[in-house]
Amino acid sequence: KFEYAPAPESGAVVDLKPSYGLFINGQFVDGTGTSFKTISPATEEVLAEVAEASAADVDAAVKAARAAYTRVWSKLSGADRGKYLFRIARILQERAREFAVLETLDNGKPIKESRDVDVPIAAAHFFYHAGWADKLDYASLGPNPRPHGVVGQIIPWNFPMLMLAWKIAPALATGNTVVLKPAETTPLTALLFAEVCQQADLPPGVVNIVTGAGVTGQAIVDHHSIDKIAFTGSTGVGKAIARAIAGTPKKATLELGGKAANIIFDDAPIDQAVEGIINGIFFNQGHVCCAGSRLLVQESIADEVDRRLKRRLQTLRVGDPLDKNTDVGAINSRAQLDRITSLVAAGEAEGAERWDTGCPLPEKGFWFRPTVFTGVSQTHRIAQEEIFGPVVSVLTFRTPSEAVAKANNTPYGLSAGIWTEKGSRILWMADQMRAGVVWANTFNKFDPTSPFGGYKESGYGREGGRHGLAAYVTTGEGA
Ligand code: TXE
Repeated sequence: KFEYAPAPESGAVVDLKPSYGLFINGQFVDGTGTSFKTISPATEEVLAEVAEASAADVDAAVKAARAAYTRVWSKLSGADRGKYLFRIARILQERAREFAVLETLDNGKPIKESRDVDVPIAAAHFFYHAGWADKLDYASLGPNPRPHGVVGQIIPWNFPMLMLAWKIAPALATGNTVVLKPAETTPLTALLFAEVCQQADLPPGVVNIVTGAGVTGQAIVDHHSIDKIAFTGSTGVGKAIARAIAGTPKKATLELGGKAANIIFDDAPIDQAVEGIINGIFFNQGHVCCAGSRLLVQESIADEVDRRLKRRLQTLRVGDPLDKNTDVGAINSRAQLDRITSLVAAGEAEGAERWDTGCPLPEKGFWFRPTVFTGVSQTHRIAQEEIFGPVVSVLTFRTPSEAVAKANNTPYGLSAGIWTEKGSRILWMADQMRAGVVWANTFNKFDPTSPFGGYKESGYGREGGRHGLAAYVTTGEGA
């Protein structure tokens, strides 16, 4: 049962059911609430009807998680927990195509991204944390690390499967049990993951999946028997969660928005930097909390970068996310399209110069052309607020100190990128920047071994690496 041979190509097609229930205590159940439709953002076709978990359903899920924690999961050795995580990782590899297609259908992201990024990194997170499960004493987490107990996890729609893996893998490795809510526009891969839990013979109640919107999330946050909340989403909801748990013993990690600077110096290899700019902001339609949404270019090369960037953008293929050649897929929802459209209108109204590729867009679905704003000043809304779409705001700078000052001048502090040949400059800049992640001569690189998380309004707590494990344990020091 525990073999680690290379994963075979499953060749499976997606088996879409007309309706989905909740996953509580190892079983799919109907739930006592209403239901909602999840649609393909590329075509607006209904994919399935999904249960909307009520507070009573959340209560049933938390009770199942508590019982599983007390009776089974907290009693297993780390090595045994690790075996389950390895088993889940292997099944994710075996069913990788199914996950990739379903993710692309429900989210709208290009299949080459779900196939090459989301699903493999999700599997990697389970492999990585499986390895830690029996070595927690060596992770320098503090004296006598113990799991929190039952963790409520609320995730967004931009990386549904990957965010699920970031949340569930470290929680299980450290001995916690989980009630997870996927976003209301992208519930399907979480429900497929529930099948994986059954397939892996995971003890019932260790993972529970409740679908629904913010009201369901609120019921998780408010539940008295939840020990910790792990949230990824908007800064507004993150703050509401922090307020809701204030005065309770609940712990929280919050991974919120961002407005990252991608900084290009005049000594950077320019072709490589242009690819890095594109990967930084047009990957996943810009629905990325750490997206390089502010491009800071050294003044002496600003015209050349502008020319090359726009030329390269015109080669991007925007359209059917299931086509393997597509570079930019659909915007995840009409609500998100409206948010992007209104911030872009604000950019024009404030006097920045808007340019887009002018490419044709499909008639149905939610689409937005790759867009560049030049002449942006630091006070413009498009330089301060998260657009969360395929839109980059270009600013210029003259000196490294000016670049640092501009990079730090937003309410956020999640990530940043630096493109330069000078190693000493990279070290100095990384030290000066208030960003949880600083990439050098690359962007949007994710790895389970690296902690990820922010400063300021980007939230607190880290996910990934040893620091990510620490967020799921309490220690003799009372951490
Ligand atoms: O986020 P929400 P939305 C940013 C991005 C985007 C904006 C709005 O700028 O344009 O947020 O996106 C659940 N209690 N990010 O409205 O509402 C919700 O059901 C508990 C950045 O989609 O924060 C979903 O599961 N939960 C971000 C999750 O929170 C609640 C990723 C995220 O949805 C809740 C997504 C409540 N009161 C958006 N209300 C990132 N950091 O990557 C909603 N939810």
